[in-house]
Amino acid sequence: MKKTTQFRRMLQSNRLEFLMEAHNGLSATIVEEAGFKGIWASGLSMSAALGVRDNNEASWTQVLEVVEFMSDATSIPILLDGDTGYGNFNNMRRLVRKLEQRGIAAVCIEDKLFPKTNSFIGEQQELADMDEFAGKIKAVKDAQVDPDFSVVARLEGFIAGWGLDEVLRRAHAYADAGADALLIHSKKTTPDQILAFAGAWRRSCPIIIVPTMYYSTPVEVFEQAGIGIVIWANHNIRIAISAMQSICRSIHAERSVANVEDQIASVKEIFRLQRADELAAAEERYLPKQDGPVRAIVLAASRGAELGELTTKKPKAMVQIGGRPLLHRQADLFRNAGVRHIVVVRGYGKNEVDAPDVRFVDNDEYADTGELYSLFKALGELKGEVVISFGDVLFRQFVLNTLLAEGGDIVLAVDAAWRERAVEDAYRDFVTASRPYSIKYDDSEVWLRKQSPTLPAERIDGEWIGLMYCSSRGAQLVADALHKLSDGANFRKLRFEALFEHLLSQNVSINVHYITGHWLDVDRLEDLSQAQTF
Ligand code: SPV
Ligand code: MG
Repeated sequence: MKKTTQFRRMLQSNRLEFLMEAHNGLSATIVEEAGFKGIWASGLSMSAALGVRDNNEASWTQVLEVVEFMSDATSIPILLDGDTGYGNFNNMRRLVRKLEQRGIAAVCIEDKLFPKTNSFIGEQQELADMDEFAGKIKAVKDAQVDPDFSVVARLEGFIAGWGLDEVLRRAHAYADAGADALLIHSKKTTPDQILAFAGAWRRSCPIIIVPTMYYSTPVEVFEQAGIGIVIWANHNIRIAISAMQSICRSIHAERSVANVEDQIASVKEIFRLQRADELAAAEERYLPKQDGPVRAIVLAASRGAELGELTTKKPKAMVQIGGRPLLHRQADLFRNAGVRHIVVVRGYGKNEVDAPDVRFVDNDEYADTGELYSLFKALGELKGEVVISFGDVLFRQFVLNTLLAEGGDIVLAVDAAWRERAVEDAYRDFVTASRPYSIKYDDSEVWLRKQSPTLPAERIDGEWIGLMYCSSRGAQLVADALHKLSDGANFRKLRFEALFEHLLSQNVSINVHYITGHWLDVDRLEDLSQAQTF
């Protein structure tokens, strides 16, 4: 139902209805959640929340902006406290058009002068000329587009020290001008004035009251007097003030928030009130599916027994190279390439494996499992773009950067200058490719044909350096292959060789990205001394 119609129904209801004050989008949301059927956008509260006085210091467009937030945040009607209408009939007409555009259900204007003064400040406030004010009401009625938009005429006669006769005289004039309801205000601590008016008022134009000062009167009294709506006019801003004063004092005195934490709304509660879940659902619907940032999975579970004493306590990934653990240097390389999400599979000496802002996955069966088993442990990370790296390799930054730029679903960094590395063959992941490396310009793609440590020299085109890139699709293919292989009895011992073989048997293309040197792995003590100068 339209908000204007909802408010009309409240005016026409036979029951006593209530409006609760709100002064911004958040408090308006809270009012609605509490079960109120309508909101009083209080001038006093909105100005207080803005840090200014209730003397029209906030301009009417600033007020408009506040109620727009309130209206957007809620589905119940808002009655705006429009003060004296921010000018004459002409300003009033324009205000009504703007309020309708923003979904405000009704406006209340009071028969005083601009700039207004709050009803509870001072005595004998000057009233507006009755006919001028009646003209303002007529102007609203003529300007509104939605027939259900309502104007409430607020009578300040009692506040200004006038008696019942004057208030009644004006009430008739305003009702004749088209007011949809009358707000009779009083600052007495008893409801006498209000009840006297209600007793004397015979017309159907409903009465609204604001029992801020005669708050102790039971609402049944208002019900019996035939009052239409009660406005709780400022209680949200007042509790907000008390709560903020108390918590500020406490935090300032204690120099800590520890004692207050349990007494205040959680950050999660803020998100709930802001409807963060709606945005998350909308993102699902409207944003293109993204794989998220590129991840790195570093396989660092093995000890590296060949390094002897250096790895009695920690794995080789934590051996110092140039004063820093190998793993830290690798993490730097990843970060420099924009790969910030780093997952390390650790096993041997796992409590010694540490690096800032890195997450860990454990392969506690490292002693009798192989590389693929470690990767399988990190299966949950095999999504989106992924770089997979052995934990014992070091490479120049450009090696990683160019690998990431290469393109292809699965790409291996392969060293074509493998002959220049004087290492025992048992340690090497040799590769046969669709064509050898050439120093001539050749941008045709190169495919992996086979990867094995036991290729005959004439079939070796290079050495895989233990670094590979997977696109989202590639990561999915690798994950699927791991699932398949994990069914096999020998899965625990498998090396990458088996993964590549399986992928090739499924006609998955694996690209080769040639490099020439500029990397090393740390398998033996000799490698380590070389690494120190890398
Ligand atoms: C307001 O809430 O701003 C009002 C009611 O106008 S009163 O403060 O009682 O005047
Ligand atoms: Mg006000």
